[in-house]
Amino acid sequence: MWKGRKCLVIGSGISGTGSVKLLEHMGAEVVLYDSNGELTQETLRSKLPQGSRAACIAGELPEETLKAAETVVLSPGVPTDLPLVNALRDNGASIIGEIELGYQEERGRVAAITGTNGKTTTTTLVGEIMKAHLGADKTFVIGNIGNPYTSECLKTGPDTVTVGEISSFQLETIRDFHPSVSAILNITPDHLNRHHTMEAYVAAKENITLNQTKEDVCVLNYENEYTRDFGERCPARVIYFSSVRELPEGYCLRGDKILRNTSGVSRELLDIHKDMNLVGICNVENVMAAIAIAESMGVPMETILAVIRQFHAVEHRIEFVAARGGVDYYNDSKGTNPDAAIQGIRAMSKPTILIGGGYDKQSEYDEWIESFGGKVKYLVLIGQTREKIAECAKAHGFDRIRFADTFEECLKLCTELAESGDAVLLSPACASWGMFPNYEVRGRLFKEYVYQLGQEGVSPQEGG
Ligand code: UMA
Repeated sequence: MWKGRKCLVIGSGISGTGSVKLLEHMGAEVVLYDSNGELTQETLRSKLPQGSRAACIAGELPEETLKAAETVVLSPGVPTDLPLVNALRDNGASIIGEIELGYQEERGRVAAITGTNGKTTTTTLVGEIMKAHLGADKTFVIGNIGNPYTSECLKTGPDTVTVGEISSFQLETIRDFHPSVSAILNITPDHLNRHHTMEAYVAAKENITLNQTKEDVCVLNYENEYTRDFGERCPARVIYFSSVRELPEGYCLRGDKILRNTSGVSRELLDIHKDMNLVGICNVENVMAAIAIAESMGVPMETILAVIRQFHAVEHRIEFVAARGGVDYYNDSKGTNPDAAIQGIRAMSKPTILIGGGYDKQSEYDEWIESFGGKVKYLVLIGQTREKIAECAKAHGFDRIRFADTFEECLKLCTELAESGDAVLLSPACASWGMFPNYEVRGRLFKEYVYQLGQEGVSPQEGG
């Protein structure tokens, strides 16, 4: 199918270079293209393995390359409605995303996780559970988590499981992608600059079940209006979880205990304080979803619970960094939208100096500000959105606001403002772009700063 096929890969990040390698391996004739005119042919080539015969083009795409493309592989960051992508589509090219390309070579079973928030924690946890069950060499954790599917798919076989964190960007361009177990953890407004409308964003998320049937499972959050409603028309068998009410069927909370209720039988699975090292109700939901996914993939409950008991927070997600001068520092750099940041502030139990602001994704900040609930002592704002957030905060009666021009200035200011017994939380409610290449760099700079503050008591304290 791929031998001699003319393939155009758009985007020279990790998805694009992974796609080129896979396509060349399968015998396709590949062009790697990046619209960033500041890149050169040489920089693109340097990202490919030695011996790669792919043509590399940066800046303008020549007309003859556009006309020749039979299959176009889009990196997740490339909008599907770009004039260039429309022109390629009009020209008859088949347009797929990197996830779809990887899936074409998948030989095992797939569990796929999407949702506005909680994807990375849930995917990591399910990956750890699958590794404990099948072995690390039979488990592949791929997707938005930072590991392109195209780099792993050739290693899959009949006895392997691929666990994918799949973003809405990636779900826009699937075709045959068919997980046997899927999950939509929650849907709240995000990425509206890319998807334009909430309807389009929700539709992209629901696409995770595009090829599922009643033989498959979809795990959904009963407490999110979009995912609960989707359960009514979902093509797969639905398993719900809830952190708010006891469900007759599904995974839910009774007091501090996570339960599984099936066919009138209730089983207590774990205690959210004694058996979990993660803080916040969002993590209770992530754990419930992970149990539902892993159980549906056939993992014995004893294995699932043993992994949960020793699982710690994923980097950048309400991650305790250290205590310095009696102040607890938390890195929630993955709080890249207001809803994620609400989970961050909810997990705090001490007066908090909160760092917010960043790239403008046209989000609304009202609910985030309202969630402060008297806990936020100061809001220190950075980046493109700082004025917009400050105005919104003032409209909600919150005026303990400081601005910082650089991240360094912001961090110093937080240390000055924090007193012993407080927490400092980086949970910006905005993407990092504009000031940082990605949220990981933002989080690591925060952690480096904290570590440099000098050694003191460094034991994690639950809940900030
Ligand atoms: N580019 C173009 N034309 C465009 C847009 C981008 O040529 O119109 C080029 C850029 O110049 C750049 C390259 O594409 O050189 C970047 O491609 P990319 O943005 O798709 O980045 P990758 O390195 O391939 O990383 C992508 C995901 N990035 C995005 O979705 C923006 C990574 O998710 C993911 O980990 C990786 O694939 C592997 O699957 C990151 C992310 O921010 C973490 N995700 C968003 C989020 O979590 O909120 C969805």
